[in-house]
Amino acid sequence: MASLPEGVQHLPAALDADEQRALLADIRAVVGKAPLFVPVMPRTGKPMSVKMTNCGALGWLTDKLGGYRYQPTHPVTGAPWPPMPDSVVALWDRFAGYPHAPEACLINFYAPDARMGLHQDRDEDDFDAPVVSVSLGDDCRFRIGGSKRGGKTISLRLQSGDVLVLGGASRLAYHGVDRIDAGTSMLLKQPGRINLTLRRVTAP
Ligand code: MD3
Ligand code: FE
Repeated sequence: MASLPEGVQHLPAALDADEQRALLADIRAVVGKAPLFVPVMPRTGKPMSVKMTNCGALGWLTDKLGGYRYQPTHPVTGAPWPPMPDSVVALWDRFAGYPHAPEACLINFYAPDARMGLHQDRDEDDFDAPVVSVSLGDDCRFRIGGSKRGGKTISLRLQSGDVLVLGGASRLAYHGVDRIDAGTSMLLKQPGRINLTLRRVTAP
């Protein structure tokens, strides 16, 4: 099996079943206040297949006119994003190894046919902070390469309860989700996958 790029930590089953259920309950409460929306690609207006929402001081979004960005309010309701639940902040404290608070938690929902093309996360001002990602629900095939487009990539199965920490050299790695394997987890009420991505956005 190919080794992970430098700076990537994959922690399989970092969250046990009880922790996953508790986290999911908190995420459902967030989605109740800040409904999932369909992000739209800059310029082309093409909808992404993933639905998303956020909690925390800042949330990531994209739309046709404004492009990729962070903002403090929901694009549909106009309300501030709900605060990050304590359970989410606790994940950052446990896994990030970074002495400043997280500012954004992006919640991605993948229906079985959703995917995410290879991209870099570079809308943050602080690349010194790692990104912490948590998978809930069905397995996915995740792909990650180096920080240049077109290089070698490796594929990784992410399962419910897995945590990924992307720091150092991997912070600007290209990555994406090739497919969802519907029916591999019983956690969610519907087939699909939820990914939480915790980030520091501004330089501390
Ligand atoms: C590697 N989300 O929201 S999480 C994203 O599963 C995103 O929803 C995917 O890519 C998902 O931007 C992947 C794992 C992840 C997150 C951030 C990264 C991997 C990363 C940042 C740099 C390198
Ligand atoms: Fe990403």
